[in-house]
Amino acid sequence: PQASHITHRKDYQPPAWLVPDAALTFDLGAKRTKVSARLNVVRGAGPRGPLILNAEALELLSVSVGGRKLSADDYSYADDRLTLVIEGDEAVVETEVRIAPDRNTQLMGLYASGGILCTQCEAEGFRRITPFPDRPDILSRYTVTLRADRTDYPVLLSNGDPGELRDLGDGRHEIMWTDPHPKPCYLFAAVAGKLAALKDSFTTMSGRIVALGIWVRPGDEPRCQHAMRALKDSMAWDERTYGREYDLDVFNIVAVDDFNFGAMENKGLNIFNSKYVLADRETATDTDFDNIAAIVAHEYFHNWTGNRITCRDWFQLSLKEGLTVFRDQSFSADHGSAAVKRIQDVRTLRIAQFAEDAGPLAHSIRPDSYQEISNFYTSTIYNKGAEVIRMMATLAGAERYRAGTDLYFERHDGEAATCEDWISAIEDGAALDLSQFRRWYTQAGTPTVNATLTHDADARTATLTLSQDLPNVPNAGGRKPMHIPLKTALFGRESGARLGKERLIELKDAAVQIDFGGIEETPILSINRAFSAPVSVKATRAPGELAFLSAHDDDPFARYEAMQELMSDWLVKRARGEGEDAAAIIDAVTRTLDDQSLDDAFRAEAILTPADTLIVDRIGTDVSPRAVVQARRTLRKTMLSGAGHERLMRIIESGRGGSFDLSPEAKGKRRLRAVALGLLFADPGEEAIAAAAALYDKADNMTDRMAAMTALAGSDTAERVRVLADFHARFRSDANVIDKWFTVQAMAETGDPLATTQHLMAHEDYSASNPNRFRALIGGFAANMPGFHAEGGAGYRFLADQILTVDRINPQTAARFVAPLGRWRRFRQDDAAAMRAELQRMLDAPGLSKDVREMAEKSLA
Ligand code: B3K
Ligand code: ZN
Repeated sequence: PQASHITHRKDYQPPAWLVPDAALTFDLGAKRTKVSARLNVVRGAGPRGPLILNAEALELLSVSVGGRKLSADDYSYADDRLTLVIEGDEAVVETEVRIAPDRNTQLMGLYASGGILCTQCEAEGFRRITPFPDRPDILSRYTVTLRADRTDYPVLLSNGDPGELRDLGDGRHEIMWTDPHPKPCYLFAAVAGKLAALKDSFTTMSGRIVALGIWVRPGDEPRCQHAMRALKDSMAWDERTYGREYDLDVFNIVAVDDFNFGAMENKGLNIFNSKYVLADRETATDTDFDNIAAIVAHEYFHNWTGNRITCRDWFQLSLKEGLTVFRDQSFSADHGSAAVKRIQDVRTLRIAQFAEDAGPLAHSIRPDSYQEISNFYTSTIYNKGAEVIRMMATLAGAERYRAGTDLYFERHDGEAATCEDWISAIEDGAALDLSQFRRWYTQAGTPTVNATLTHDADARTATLTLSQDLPNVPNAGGRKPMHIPLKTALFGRESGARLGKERLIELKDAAVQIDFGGIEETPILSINRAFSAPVSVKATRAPGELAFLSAHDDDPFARYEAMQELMSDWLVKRARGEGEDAAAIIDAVTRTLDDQSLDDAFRAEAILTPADTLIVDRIGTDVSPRAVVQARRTLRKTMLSGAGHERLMRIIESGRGGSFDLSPEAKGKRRLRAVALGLLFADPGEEAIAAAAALYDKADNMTDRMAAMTALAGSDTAERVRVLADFHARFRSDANVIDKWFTVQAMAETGDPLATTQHLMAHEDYSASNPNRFRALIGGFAANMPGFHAEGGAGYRFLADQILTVDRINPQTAARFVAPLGRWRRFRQDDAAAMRAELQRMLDAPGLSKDVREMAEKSLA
């Protein structure tokens, strides 16, 4: 196998050539598209040298410089690079290439999705459209002419503002789009197809009227209302919260069915996975509705954090992604239950990012090197990146944080910036000293904070001893003490009240002691409230203290956390074969369920058992995955018998049949109903099965219907078969809903999950080439703990086979599924050996992509 090329951050050089203007003409067709480019190039600040244009999977038709056509001896075209020697300091370079969109199965560059032609360029897809210096620090003004058949491609969209649609007389038409804002080529987009739009408009704070369009398959326009609402809310929110106004006269969103991830923030023309646009109550769950709003907001917010200010190089990716995730999280918190949003975000962080940060693929939020940049769109860059921004906002306080972001926009608008630019702007604008804080950008691994609280009753003082440890992970980038903001409070055991105000402790040293005065009663420690820092806290707490906090803490996150701790401790002990009494958990669960002062969504989150993967990580080494599953099942049965069927049945029945809305209260009711039903199915009797079947049959919304189907799918009943068949028949024409049908079955723990999944692969609706469908079925199976980790390694073998199959079609998507096998170090020897063997088998497979190779190699190292 060829040696892999590694790109290093320290090797950054400014570009040798810039491209101030780019004029592109597309003669579009699914089989064949001709792309003509006219680039004005001028020498940049980098080392003097030839003009190197990236060019991948292109059929080169012609090259000319200064109007003179070059012969093949005048340039070199090898290894995906077109190299031109240019005399002087500027030139006009013209190229013509041919591409075949309908054969582009990687979904990078220009490709076909169900009759629509669309593009995806981030990170390095533009080079698959036209020869270009494909790097984010080259900003160009684009004019784009699209020509295509009028019948097949009535709608032609690109970035910026449109000119007039002109009929060409020969059955084709053309339009020119002009984008006045210089942009990196990864933000280029074009779309052609039979599309219809839900239209609306937004008037910005300075009075600009923006025409909004969400483009979908004709007939689907009514299902875009929720996305449109979210778009307008996002535009208003960014004006209010960050002072950021939209800067073009049009903003379009297009939905396509074949897409490698969620959505893409192309300037003025966002392209979305249809899963994150289309919704109505019959087909979308509350989670779908929430995800749609969050992703619409995320892509819109990129217009300032990503597009107006972009990244100098891909090592700075978290500059736009971490910041934009923090912004979308704040948006969602402001438009719903902030406490529940925080709980959900932390759960995602812990399941995906903490695991990544503890394993072979650990990297800092600003990595030092990569092989394939597509592999670096990670939970660390996105979610830990967002936590790092959140800590800065916490340290600064709202007002000073805003002064910092104002300064950032003022200083760097129109530039390709670095993480360092952002940090200095916040430092200067918010008046913070972030010198030690910068380590969050260079050091990988989740820090552990150890906390012990002692009380001297006579002196009426409490002393909190804190220390921090940095884990020894690959690419740790140093293990020096971090600057960690910890929101902390003490509660009185007798009074149940908070003792004084919450304090923001800034832990900077390896170890420190902090005194609290005037503490008369026994204090109980509440620390890392609101999850103020992305760390693991190990607090020594006496038995009963967690139960106390789960009942009395006034920070909803901390209260949730206390319940999770109680359950995790129990599950870890149980999985290790140590007996443990669950009375404290049962007590906390029933108290939470009965506490009418808590809202429903919070109660639902609080009684959810921690994910299996979190328990695996807690145990750390030599884990038996089957024992973890067994422990979880036992705990849930115990919780069920402790809470009692009746209590849960009451929750399931309550508030059903009212009118449907998406208020936090209504969503909370449905969420609690689903969680209660899930718990009832820890040990389902006749009554539970009848309740689920009734919920399914009478559902007037997808949230209830899915809750019922999920519960039944995990049971060995006739209702399971009936409901699954009914669901398929009901929704067979809606791909996004059929994905749910695949996932529910692949994740169900009844019977033999591998056999179920293999059986579904033979279903006529299965296709490995559609990323959503592949993720739905194969991703569902990989998350099925007893299925994936079945004794003997058949689940591992199956996943490796599927990765190899998809790798030939779509390497970027294939590479995303290597991580579950990369977790082998956690497991006991037989399992670990079987997982390693599969990673090795992939590496030995002929023609493996560099995407999967990098992931598999690093996973074995
Ligand atoms: N910026 C894109 C992600 C591109 C992923 C490329 N492999 C979507 C987003 O984060 O908003
Ligand atoms: Zn993003």
